[in-house]
Amino acid sequence: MDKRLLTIQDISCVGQCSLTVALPVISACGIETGVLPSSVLSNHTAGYSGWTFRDLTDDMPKILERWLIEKVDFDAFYTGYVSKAQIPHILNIMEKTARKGAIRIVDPVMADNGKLYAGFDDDFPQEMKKLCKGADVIIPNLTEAAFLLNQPYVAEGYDKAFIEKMCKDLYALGTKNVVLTGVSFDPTKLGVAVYDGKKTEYYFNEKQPVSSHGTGDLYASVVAGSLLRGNSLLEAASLGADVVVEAIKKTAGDKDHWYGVKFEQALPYLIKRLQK
Ligand code: PXL
Repeated sequence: MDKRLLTIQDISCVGQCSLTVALPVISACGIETGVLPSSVLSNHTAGYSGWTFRDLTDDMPKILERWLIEKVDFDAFYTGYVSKAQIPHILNIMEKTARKGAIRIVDPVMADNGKLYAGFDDDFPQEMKKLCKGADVIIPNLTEAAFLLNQPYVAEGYDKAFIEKMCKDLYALGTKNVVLTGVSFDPTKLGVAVYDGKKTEYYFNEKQPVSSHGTGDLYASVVAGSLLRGNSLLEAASLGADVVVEAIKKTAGDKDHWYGVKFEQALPYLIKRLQK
């Protein structure tokens, strides 16, 4: 039977993040993708002056009820931007609709650049830990990792020992693997640390001169798609980084495109890299 993934995150109608990225990217990886929208926003919350927000928590148990009747099940779950109240529903949905050996990929979307996103309370990271526990892979950025570990965010000047301790502490939350993003030991390089409970491996690219919205969602989507294709976690984590760089390069220089990256133009590159 072909692999089927369920991704649970918001629909930001415009702005190139969450489901409008995850669905096309994972589909491009050749993986059947179901969606459970956590909320619908007019646009994402990072850089626009305001947004509409429709919470879909109440739909979650009703959708599950239908899926159980229809015997809908999944080989993988990939969670992103969700609310505190949704976490128990999501845990229940994952438990009830998992095929044998199903994996859980958790992007603990909540923060960047040292700050929680608009609308997330200070106690949200504590709740997010419940999704991290029992995950196969968690994909925090450095800010999210700091919030999960209840430690101060350190933007730069850290060393390998600091990152490897962070990976170990994140692993101790109860996940099987950690992919920590936004790691940099050299001002010209940016990359990821991949920890499996035994060793930490790294993958770096040339640091791009701009930081862009939506790259975290693009990254996690590629990791999810690549993993389901049967690639190793280090391969998936490296491909994610390469695709993000490609999308940033396609976007560079277009000042009107401040809200996201042109990931669509990086899809041919992604597909080519998966055809090995
Ligand atoms: O890219 C993460 C993300 C997802 N969804 C919404 C967001 C953000 C980041 O700001 O606002 C609604």
